[in-house]
Formats: sequence, C-alpha cells, structure tokens
Amino acid sequence: MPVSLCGTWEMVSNVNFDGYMIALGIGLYTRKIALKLKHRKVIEQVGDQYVVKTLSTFRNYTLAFRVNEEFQEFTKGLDDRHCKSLVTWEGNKLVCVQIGEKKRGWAHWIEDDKLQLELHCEDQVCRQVFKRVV
Ligand code: ECB
Repeated sequence: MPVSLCGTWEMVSNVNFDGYMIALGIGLYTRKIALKLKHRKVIEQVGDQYVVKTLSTFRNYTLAFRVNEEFQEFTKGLDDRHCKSLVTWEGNKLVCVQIGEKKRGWAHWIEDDKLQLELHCEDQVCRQVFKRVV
C-alpha cells in the first residue's frame, strides 16, 4: 500500500506553473493573478473514492473520483474544458490521464514527507510541492 496522500497540504514551491497555464491557453491577466497564489490541497479518501480539493483565495476546484473508473471531468474555473479522466495507481504514484482537446494529466506522490504534484499539458511540466499542515 502506498503512503496515504490524505490530509491538508500547503504549497511550498510551484515551478513552471506559468508554462502549464500558457499550454492550457489561459490569458495573461488570469495567469498574473494565479501565479501569486499559494494553493492548498485537501485530500480525502474513503476506500477507492477520493476527493481532491485545490483551494486558493482566488478560485477553488474540487475533483471527486474513483481509482480505475473513468469519469467526466469539467475543469470549471480553471480552463473550463471537458475531459474524460482516469486515475490509477502506478507504483506509489496516483496518476491521472485527462483525455480531451489537450494532452494533459497529473501525478501525485509522497516524497521527503511532502506531497508532490506534477502537472503536464502538451510539452509543459509544472512541479508543485506541498507540506503537511498540522
Ligand atoms: C484552484 C486553485 C488555482 C486557481 C488558479 C486560477 C486560475 C488559473 C486558471 C487556469 C489554470 C489551470 C489549471 C491550474 C490550476 C490548478 C492546478 C491544479 C489543478 C489540478 O488539476 O489538481 C489536480 C491534482 O491535485 C486535482 O484536481
């Protein structure tokens, strides 16, 4: 069993978030605001059902899914696209493939007691690290 991702996490670093947002087609004005934010992740799990909340002072985004079950995702308040998403465990990584107009996805895992997130869109990779909030 991989280490649990559950809990409340706050962002400590965010590398190439701008590149990721540009690849998603987000406009300059929104990107400028978004780049200043510290995201918080709240991850809850019951069995194979997950709820991942991304919280900030500007916008919030909640994703609920079951591992190994494809679902429709609408990235409301982010790039507002519809995707067919699938989350699976690949070793110790929780990996999401988001099929749609863009080639994109993300992976979460724990390393150095921190929550790691790699977001990719087309050729852009954003790396975010979160520390546990006690
Ligand atoms: C919701 C907090 C960030 C708000 C940024 C606001 C506007 C930027 C508009 C578009 C940028 C598109 C996406 C980047 C936003 C957040 C990155 C993580 C979202 C995500 O897919 O998280 C996954 C993995 O934790 C779960 O949904």
